[in-house]
Amino acid sequence: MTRVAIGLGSNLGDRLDHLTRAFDELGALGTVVHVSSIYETAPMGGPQQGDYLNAVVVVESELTPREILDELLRIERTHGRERRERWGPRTLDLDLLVYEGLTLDEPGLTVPHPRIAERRFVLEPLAEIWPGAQVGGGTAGDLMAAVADQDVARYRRDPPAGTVAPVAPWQVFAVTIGLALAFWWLVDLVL
Ligand code: A4P
Ligand code: MG
Repeated sequence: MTRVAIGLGSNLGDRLDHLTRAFDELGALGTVVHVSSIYETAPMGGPQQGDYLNAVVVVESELTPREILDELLRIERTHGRERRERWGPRTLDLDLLVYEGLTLDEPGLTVPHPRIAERRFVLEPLAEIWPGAQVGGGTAGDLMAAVADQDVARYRRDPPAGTVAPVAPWQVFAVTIGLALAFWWLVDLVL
């Protein structure tokens, strides 16, 4: 079993749906052991395009790096991925970021993925679930400081339709005070 990190990105269509479905579909590689938070990030490179949702998944796998890449390309296709231009907008991008203990540079496959160290949208979710991952030039955790100036924000999922968000204690307090003041004002008006 080898520990493998996969990077996910989406900025076309229902971004959250593409990512959450892919979390399950990556079970085709082996056992999914960690799923990072989802981050909303400004696009780096390429044409003008919408913001991305990015995340990282760690899988324990028995597949070879080439078999993993083939699976990633297959999953991307099921999400209607089209390749029009490099770094262009995409429904789903799946990158093989790290394959534990291995470096590889072949036509069509470079591992670790060559641009990890310069991208906070990859380093932040990777460091969240596997800070010791060797990404070329250091570990994900160590390299975070160098990209701290790039903006990424944790994506807040809306509560599912039909559910009510929990009420905070300060909200209960504010409503109670408001009702008490209104009651006191009414009593004052009547008397
Ligand atoms: N390839 C080689 N090594 C790998 C690897 N380790 N993992 C080859 C996956 N693929 C690898 O990728 C082109 C080819 O790279 C593949 O056919 C595969 O054989 P692609 O997905 O077709 O094209 P791409 O993604 O446009 O190119 P590239 O160079 O992989 O781009 P990146 O580095 O993936 O960057 N900004 C934000 N905020 N968030 C993003 O997710 N993503 C990109 C794409 C740019 N800017 C972004 C984001
Ligand atoms: Mg890619």
